[in-house]
Amino acid sequence: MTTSSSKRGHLIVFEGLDRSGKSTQCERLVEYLQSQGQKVEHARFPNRSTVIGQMINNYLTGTSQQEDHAIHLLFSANRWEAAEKIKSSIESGTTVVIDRYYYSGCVYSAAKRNPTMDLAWCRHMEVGLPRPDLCLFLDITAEKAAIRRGFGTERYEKQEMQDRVRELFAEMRTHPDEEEDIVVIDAGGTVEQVEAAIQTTVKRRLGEVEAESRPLRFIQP
Ligand code: T5A
Ligand code: NA
Repeated sequence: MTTSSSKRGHLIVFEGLDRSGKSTQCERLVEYLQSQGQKVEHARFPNRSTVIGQMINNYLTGTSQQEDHAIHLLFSANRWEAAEKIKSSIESGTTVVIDRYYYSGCVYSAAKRNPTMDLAWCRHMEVGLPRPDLCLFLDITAEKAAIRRGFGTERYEKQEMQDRVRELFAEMRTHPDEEEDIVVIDAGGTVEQVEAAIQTTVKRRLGEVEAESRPLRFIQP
């Protein structure tokens, strides 16, 4: 595969419930795209390595408390502090694959049912961030996710919260941009089955984006 220097990279995001297999599949997709000769960067949110990310980590692990709106803004700030880098990588021809993005930012906060933090309020802070060319939503039931290794150690890993998060992911897909960007992948199969479904979807979507020579877009209200 030949890539001209003027061709932009793509923004691909993985989303889903806790333990749906995002990190596993993110790594496999990065390796696959690299094997196809593409320049690829792998990112994740929350990025716990920054000062803001450390505050988020302390909150998630129960070491600190945060007011609902305040922690929401920290999660959003953690994306904004990376936004310029993501944009410039894509413009210079590198594809960026991200493990969780603003969708998680919206649904996990809205799932708390704080009366002044609905989905629309939560989404507002994300307007202007680079918009994904594709969001792969790894779909698994909360029950199935709960029996996977490591579940239950962090703040949001409770059945009731996960059920509400799943409903809100569905509600988010009623926005026309998210409806266009999100593709639901059945994540209940083996790692290899899920990987194959992802590769098929990625090839199709990136082919469409390239055929249209579509520029990188940004999240709109
Ligand atoms: N959050 C995040 C917010 O509230 N606001 C925000 O803005 C953002 C960005 C931490 C929390 O932060 C919240 C959401 C989260 O609650 P995180 O660090 O991404 O977010 O943590 P998790 O999503 O919880 O990451 P996990 O590691 O739990 O889940 P993954 O990445 O979905 O799953 P993965 O790949 O690590 O796999 C989990 C286990 O399942 C096995 C794996 O080997 C592993 O043991 N597995 C499979 N088993 C059977 N079949 C398959 N197909 C499997 N695929 C993987
Ligand atoms: Na993960």
